[in-house]
Amino acid sequence: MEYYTDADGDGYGAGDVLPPPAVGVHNNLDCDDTNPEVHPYAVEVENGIDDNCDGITDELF
Ligand SMILES: [Ca+2]
Ligand SMILES: [Ca+2]
Ligand SMILES: [Ca+2]
Repeated sequence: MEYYTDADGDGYGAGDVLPPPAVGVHNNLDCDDTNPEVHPYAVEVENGIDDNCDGITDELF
């Protein structure tokens, strides 16, 4: 299993694979690893950002 950095601590990683013995999370699904409110299972809200990482901003509004 490879590890990725989870800088914002939301459980979703981003960026490059970490070299051992570094540990992180087992996915790189986060499209904004500086914002714990943004990850693939976040609820899209009308705020001008892509909260749920589907590539579309505010698609429900
Ligand atoms: Ca995030
Ligand atoms: Ca979205
Ligand atoms: Ca949004």
